[in-house]
Amino acid sequence: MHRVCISSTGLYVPPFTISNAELVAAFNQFADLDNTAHAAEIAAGSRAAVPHSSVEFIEKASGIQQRYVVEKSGVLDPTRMRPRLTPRPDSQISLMAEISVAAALDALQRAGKTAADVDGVICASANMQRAYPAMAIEIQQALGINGFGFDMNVACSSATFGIEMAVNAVKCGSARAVLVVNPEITSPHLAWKDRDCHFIFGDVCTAILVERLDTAPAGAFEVLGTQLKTVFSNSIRNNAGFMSRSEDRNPDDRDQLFYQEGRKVFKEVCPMAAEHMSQHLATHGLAPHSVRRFWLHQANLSMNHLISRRLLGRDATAQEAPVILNEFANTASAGSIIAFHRHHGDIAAGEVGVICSFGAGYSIGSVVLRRLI
Ligand code: CO8
Repeated sequence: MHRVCISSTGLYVPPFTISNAELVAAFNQFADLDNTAHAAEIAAGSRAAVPHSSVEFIEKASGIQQRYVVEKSGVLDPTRMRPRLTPRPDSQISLMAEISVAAALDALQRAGKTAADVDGVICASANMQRAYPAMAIEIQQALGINGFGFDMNVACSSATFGIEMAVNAVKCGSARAVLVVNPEITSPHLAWKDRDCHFIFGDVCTAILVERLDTAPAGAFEVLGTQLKTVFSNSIRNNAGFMSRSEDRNPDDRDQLFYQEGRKVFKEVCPMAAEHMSQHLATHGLAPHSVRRFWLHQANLSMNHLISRRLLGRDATAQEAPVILNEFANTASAGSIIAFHRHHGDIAAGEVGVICSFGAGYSIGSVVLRRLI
């Protein structure tokens, strides 16, 4: 068995931002248009009017101030309310693969490695652009990696679950190094016409280079352990899939996009995540207060505050549990990895940190790391 580490991470940030003010202005225009078009049904009481959204609600309820997206004009067009993506021919690299390659090259460059040092690619993401061929194989080919690639989806926990798969492959010797990429293009499967969730998500891609300790660069993070947990829940769903067409479903049907019971998720997931991390740390003889940093999933600021309080018995400082969701919104599985990517430089040799994801499934994944010299 080999000792394993995270050598580096990479980040691709999409070119467009949507502020809460822009988002709410477009949503409220859509609401007015829709309500005018259905004025008679609304007056007759057979249809509910679409209520306005508000910047104040979004910032208070979530802590989100803006999000990045791969395409902006379609989202902000009140007659469209979804990104305007251009289909690409099969001869051209797909969008998910393109942003994955950008994040992966960033990670490789930071570790001083090349494709020749890597044996596998895991594309771990909340949604795949297509059924097959696997996105990971296209990414592998574009990077020039000789080995294997496969896709996996555990919603917001895809990255941490992917890290465990990569760690096991490297530990057992089936790969020298594995790239885990998390292309989260959430904007096409977000219900931009639903004020309860239109503000939640953003697009991004992260990459994680998992490799043997004996080949890793200085300052890498040894993986002391990974722990995964799933418990089935209907509280976060998206029913779109290959059977939708045969069910004669309309792609605009509400259940063909992301939907959730946000309050229920909040109440059920926070205690599970805190308990999960405490137990995982205990298996390594560690207590939460001895951890220098928690790189938590970035869904909602109050959620992270509550989890930190349950873990530490007090509020965590911004250094202990850094926040990136104000800038990126919820980027599904990439959130905890962006937090790690942006906030690990000051961790000293010997100090311990935890990456933890939680989300649909329900799914929770934690990775306990110790920085090396
Ligand atoms: N503007 C103004 N008012 C609003 C708005 C709005 N935009 N939205 C809702 N309101 C109103 C509601 O209608 C409600 O009014 P009333 O009291 O009259 O009924 C009131 O505000 C309060 O609404 P909520 O109770 O819903 O508000 P909360 O305080 O609970 O906040 C949140 C809502 C932010 C959604 C919160 O519940 C939350 O963050 N929960 C946790 C959610 C979470 O973490 N989910 C994980 C999902 S991510 C995941 O697992 C990956 C999925 C794959 C990616 C999908 C990509 C698209």
